[in-house]
Amino acid sequence: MDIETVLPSWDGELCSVRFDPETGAWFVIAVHSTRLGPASGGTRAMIYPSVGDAVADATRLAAAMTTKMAVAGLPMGGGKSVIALPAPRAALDGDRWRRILRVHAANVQQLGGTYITGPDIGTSSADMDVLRETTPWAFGRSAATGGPGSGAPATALGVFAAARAAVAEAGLGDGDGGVAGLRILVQGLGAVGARVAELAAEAGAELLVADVDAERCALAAARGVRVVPPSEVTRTRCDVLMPCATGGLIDGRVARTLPCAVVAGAANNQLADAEAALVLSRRGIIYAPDFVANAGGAIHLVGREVLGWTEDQVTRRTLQIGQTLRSVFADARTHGTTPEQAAHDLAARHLADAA
Ligand code: NAD
Ligand code: PPY
Repeated sequence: MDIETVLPSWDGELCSVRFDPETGAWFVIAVHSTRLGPASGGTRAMIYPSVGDAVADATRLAAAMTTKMAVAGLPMGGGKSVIALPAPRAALDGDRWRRILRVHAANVQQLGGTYITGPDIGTSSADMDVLRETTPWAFGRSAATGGPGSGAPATALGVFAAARAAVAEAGLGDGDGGVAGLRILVQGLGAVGARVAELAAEAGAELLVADVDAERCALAAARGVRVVPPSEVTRTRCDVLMPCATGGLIDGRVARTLPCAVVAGAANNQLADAEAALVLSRRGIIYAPDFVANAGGAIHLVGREVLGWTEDQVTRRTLQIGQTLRSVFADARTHGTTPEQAAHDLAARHLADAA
């Protein structure tokens, strides 16, 4: 993947790229759209095969944030930032990591509020505290410093509401979204996935989990949960597959053999290509579009930091994700399209109204 290929096919407003020789990190900020408000979306810090791949990830994720904000009815645009690390996060000492965060904060500050960041894969509320030493444009500071904390618990709540709506649409369980007795496979036991797994177990599902992190798997196994090897996730029979790791899990080829009835998870950009949504739909697999299902974190951050909502209001709005999905599924049935397309159409209507 190279920048010359990625950027011409991207319809966003701005993409900044910077290299810091002192730490060896690359910094990408993608502002996809400010039509509904300041572009907003988290900071992802991980290793990428190339700078082009980091730009491709940031730009794709930023576009998904625009759609997510529009469907959730939040007064924000879509953006995302990516820090392409020079070494695994665990191998970076405290000073180098702080320097990386300070350079990122300076880049965010330079955009003067056009882009507001928050936690994502590889960054936490504690990291947002560090960014806030340099810039006010970071959501999700820790509760200890007066912030609302990360959006992960709200994301998990919304994802579970989405799974319930999709289960009802698939005619599984009690027909009303109950998941008792259903086999649910959660991929990724991080901040969101671990909570999603808890919610599934509490609701009486038969729980299966997978993670590349051996410690997280061992913890789950010690609690009696069946652990599936990461490479087997898309080959393991289950009722509900919940991708809560990184994106790109399902392409057209994988979709043709996926042995499940529902896909509903937290990961951004779960579908790797346009064919995947069509194949899932043709096979009768109910897919809850990720940018609808995982909006709980955005609702939490924007609700608390911009709109002055209480936690109760955030919870109510997050649970409405289930209702939004039910109408997306109904639209898809009415118009003979996929839920992915129906949700995109809904976002396009909101964006057109704003224009
Ligand atoms: P996280 O970094 O806390 O957890 C990710 C987990 O996935 C880790 O345990 C990691 O080891 C595991 N993982 C990575 N690759 C894997 C693989 N190939 N197979 C199995 N496990 C793998 O991240 P998170 O905050 O829990 O977010 C999870 C996903 O949800 C991400 O895609 C993120 O962008 C998306 N998301 C998160 C939020 C939020 O509020 N945190 C909001 C919206 C969307
Ligand atoms: C996401 O939902 O993927 C996010 O990145 C959450 C978010 C939303 C708004 C600001 C920062 C992070």
